[in-house]
Amino acid sequence: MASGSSQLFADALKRIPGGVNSPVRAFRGLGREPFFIERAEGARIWDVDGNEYIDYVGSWGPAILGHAPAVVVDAIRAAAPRGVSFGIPNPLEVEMAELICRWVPSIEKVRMVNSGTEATMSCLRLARGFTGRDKIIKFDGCYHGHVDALLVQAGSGALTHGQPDSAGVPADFAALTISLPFNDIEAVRVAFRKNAKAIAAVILEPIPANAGLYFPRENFLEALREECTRSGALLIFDEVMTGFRVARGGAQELFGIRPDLTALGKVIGGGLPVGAFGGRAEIMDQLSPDGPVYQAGTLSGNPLAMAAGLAQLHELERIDAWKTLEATGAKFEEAVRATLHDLAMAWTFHRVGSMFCLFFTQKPVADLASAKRSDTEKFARYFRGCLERGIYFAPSQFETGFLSTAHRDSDLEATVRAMRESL
Ligand code: HOZ
Repeated sequence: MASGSSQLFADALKRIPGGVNSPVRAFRGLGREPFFIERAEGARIWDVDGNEYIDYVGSWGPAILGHAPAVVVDAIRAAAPRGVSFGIPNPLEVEMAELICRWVPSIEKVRMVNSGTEATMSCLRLARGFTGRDKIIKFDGCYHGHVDALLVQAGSGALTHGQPDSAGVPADFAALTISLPFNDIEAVRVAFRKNAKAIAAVILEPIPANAGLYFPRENFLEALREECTRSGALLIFDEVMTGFRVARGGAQELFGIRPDLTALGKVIGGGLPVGAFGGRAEIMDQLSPDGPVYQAGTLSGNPLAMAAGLAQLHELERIDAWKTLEATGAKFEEAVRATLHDLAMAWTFHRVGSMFCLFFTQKPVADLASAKRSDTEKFARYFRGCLERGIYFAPSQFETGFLSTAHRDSDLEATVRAMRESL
């Protein structure tokens, strides 16, 4: 029987491709193997060798209240004895749908799915069915899960592992995807001109967080909204990461933009496997059984996932978590900037609310090309140095850090100390 991360990884390599169930966990290019987690609580995780870490990955986003928050664990405990899966409607799905539509006003109707990938995949099919068009515009470095049409110039693990255009995606599919530099509205206008009446949708992370973290330039999102409206294409916001995190109503609330469709995931499930997609009722009504666009799922609206997600969302509202997260984020940013200020090295620090990223370049980062200027060898040394000091940041330059309401001032102080010692 395996024990210890190193033995577990050796065993995993024999039976699991790359030893991991998702490539971002593989720690490739970082000069060490992944560790295996035994338990997690609040802002901390413990590996099977007894090492303790302050965690800034938070399960890649869902753990906004920290790990295993009592409200979520209690909700799962209360729901489980009543049945763990029904495959038939349950009341919690209706409560979840009503809450989402209340918090995200662009969503008039919503379907629950099981992951962010399913959510974006369903958005694309629906956009194509609704518009009767086939082409999609996405942006270089944005990652929308492992959907065929969206693994073109993709970020996250696809970028980290050098496979932004995945093998196995038929060239005919990829040809329907136009990938453009983020923040380049002129490129978008040219693409619309060249493909008049062929573009079904523009999909983007309104705050890209899968090639590091960077921001839309002023008026970029507004201009996208205008171009889509003018041409009859749908604007799809992938808010799998930003939804319920950067504001109660996500990035669209922050920027005051109303997309036609929105993909959600992560926070919405309280750590259980959940996604959702929703938008204008006339578009959503194209879904089967009302309309001709097919989409389905045995586990969609699963009672445990709904219970966990609702408990997490209600708790976020009860404690006005977004205020706390902004305050924690601001404190962290101030401490990081003060620490890095004295060091003779190139850096750029980005933050929005509880999401952050440190790039090892002095030049502004506003798209994939500029994000790739970051010195990834320096990142690897910094990552390892922090890990040795009990701080777990995402194991790639091309990911984003997450704070939670469980991170305390003492955690932030220990983190910034470790950062300084590792640089
Ligand atoms: N979507 C996550 C952030 N880039 C990564 C999760 C994964 O691919 O395993």
